[in-house]
Amino acid sequence: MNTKDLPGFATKAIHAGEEPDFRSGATGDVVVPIHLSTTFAREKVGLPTAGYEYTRSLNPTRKALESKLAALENADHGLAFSSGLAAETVLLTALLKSGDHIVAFDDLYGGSKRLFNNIFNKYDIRVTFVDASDASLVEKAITPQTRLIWIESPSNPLLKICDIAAISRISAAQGLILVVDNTFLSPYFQKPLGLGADIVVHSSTKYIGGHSDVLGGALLLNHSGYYEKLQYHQNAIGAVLSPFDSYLTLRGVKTLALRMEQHQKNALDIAKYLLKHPRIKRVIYPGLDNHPQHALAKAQASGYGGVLSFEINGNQSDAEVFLEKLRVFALAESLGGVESLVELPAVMTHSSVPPEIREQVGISDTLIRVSVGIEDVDDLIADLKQALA
Ligand code: P1T
Repeated sequence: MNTKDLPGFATKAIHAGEEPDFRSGATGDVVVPIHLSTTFAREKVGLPTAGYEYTRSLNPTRKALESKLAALENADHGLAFSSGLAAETVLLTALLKSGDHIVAFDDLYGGSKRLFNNIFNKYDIRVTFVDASDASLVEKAITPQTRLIWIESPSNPLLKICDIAAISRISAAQGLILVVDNTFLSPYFQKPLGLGADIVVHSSTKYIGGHSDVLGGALLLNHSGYYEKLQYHQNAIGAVLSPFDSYLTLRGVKTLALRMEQHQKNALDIAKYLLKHPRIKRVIYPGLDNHPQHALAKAQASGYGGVLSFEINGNQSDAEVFLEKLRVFALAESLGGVESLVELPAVMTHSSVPPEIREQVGISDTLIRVSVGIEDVDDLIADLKQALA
């Protein structure tokens, strides 16, 4: 079976990269084994066995995951890393050099901003942050040194939407590389490469892994020249996903289609519940028709995902009291797992963003981010109700 020809997302999620091996001596496993070996013996000095030499450069379990994730993003190439930030680090080191400039969305995961501002600035790579939900601001920020545009859509934590196709036209016209972090929607709901992006980034720690038990990152792309550079840097830097973590991610991603549908269904019910609650100031969810970019979200993706944010009336301590009263929702960073999580971005995921920048971007002290899990939604709503009472 050639899984490249498989049309359906769920079928690919289950079979791609894990075709049973019927060659002589192989066992026909329907689940790819965890190849723990760090090194691979060969019979002849110049001839690695089946192309494998050393696990940092290539490992069969990681390769299965890389193939599966590439199939899910309709990409020719995939690479799996030890975290989302490891994937981002390899991307920036492989494709940029000192003096280069990045135009990035001002509403990105705080850790991505920290990586740009506090690490890559040391190597004279500069970033201009703009509200990329307005594509014209991206275009205005481009300088002769710009090499790369970096966006998330929906963004973390304000769930703003970028017009990926419009930004890709701007990027292509100037010969730039467009990177889209697709963590929030996962390839189930959105395929940025089809909208003109050059490279898709994932924190596979989130929906792809899906069970809050494995950290990982991925890069998916079609461009063979960039892929060779990225693979070279992945090996040279050593930021690879381990065989066991590759297996956990392979196992998790098989149910991505089912999980995403349920995350979204629960998120919409919760968004509608919060919208009517007198203690809630505003609800941000791209699936609500009051979201300013609802139409764009609907046009460029097949769903809205499972993350929503809202502001509670009062001050930060009112928000903290509410958060600490929740019983089913865990008060924790991260998102995309089967269990519901809530957090206060200003104090938790985005605390590395300076307060004046948070204020400018709109991350207030009462903004609460929810990663809606796949529990029974009535239990989730009852929990919110008691904590808001
Ligand atoms: O945590 P890590 O696997 O290194 O991924 C970083 C990352 C990259 N991109 C996005 C959109 C992310 O949300 C993250 C990680 N985010 C969280 C931990 C969080 O709670 O938002």
